[in-house]
Amino acid sequence: MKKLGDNANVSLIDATVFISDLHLCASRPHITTTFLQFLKNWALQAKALYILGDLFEYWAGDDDIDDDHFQPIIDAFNALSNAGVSIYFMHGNRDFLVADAFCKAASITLLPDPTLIDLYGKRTILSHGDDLCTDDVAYQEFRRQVRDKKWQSDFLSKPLHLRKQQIEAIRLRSEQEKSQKSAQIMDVNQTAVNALLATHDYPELLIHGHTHRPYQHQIQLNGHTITRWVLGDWYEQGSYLFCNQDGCKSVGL
Ligand code: LP5
Ligand code: MN
Repeated sequence: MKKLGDNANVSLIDATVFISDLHLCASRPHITTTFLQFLKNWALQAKALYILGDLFEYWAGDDDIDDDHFQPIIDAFNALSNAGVSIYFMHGNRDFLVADAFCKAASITLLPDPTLIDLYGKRTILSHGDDLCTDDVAYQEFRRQVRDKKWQSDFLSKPLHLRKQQIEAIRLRSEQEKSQKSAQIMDVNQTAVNALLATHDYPELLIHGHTHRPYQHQIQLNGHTITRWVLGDWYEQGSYLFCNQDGCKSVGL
């Protein structure tokens, strides 16, 4: 296996790896350790790594970049990038405030949600997935508010410690409200999925996270067969979707 730093004579396997919903935070150091090992070992074998949102438990703004917890993660991303692996990141509902300073420091490329890519000849839509949970009306209202650029610039103008306090309050409220919502409300809405697929002229694959319900769904839609891959979260165990020219498979760590 290729080792970080000695990439000169080793060619990367033509594979692409997808992850999401790691929810990295200082209070769960074992997940960060698993992730750093994943970057040093499995991700290093790929040509590209896509992180489809919720890399962090929350992101209060790029001025939090100096927090001790983030430095080993940033270092590991840079080592991976230096080894020739392209790293892409898409915002999740918890880390949508990740901005250019973090991306630059970590050598990652920020992608819009959704993004269409060519995955070994298969047209593939990538998304975090929260936008597809349209039955969760309270969440969608909250989402509209916090994704507003003016709201974000007001929020980011507050001192970091105040932002963190507000985020803690929202997290508490979110956990309370989630306990009252049905599993169905917090899943993707099939009409929203179908609309996304139709808008992108029926790609062969849709890959997303957010719902924490890893599965491979087959969708028949207007004469098209589409595979919807749902990525797993990393709360109990790390996992990733490994894709190459032979197809995709879900792998547990
Ligand atoms: O993340 P997950 O899967 O546990 O839950 C989500 C939805 N919850 C959220 C909130 C985040 O988990 C925690 C906050 C992240 C911090 C972001 C940083 C910047 C924002 C700063 C805000 C001050 O996304 C949850 C969904 C669930 O997914 C499944 O899809 O149900 O949604 C909620 O629970 C939201 C509640 O239903 C509504 C919350 C209303 C809060 C109103 C406060 C308004 C004030 C806004 C700004 C101060
Ligand atoms: Mn999410």
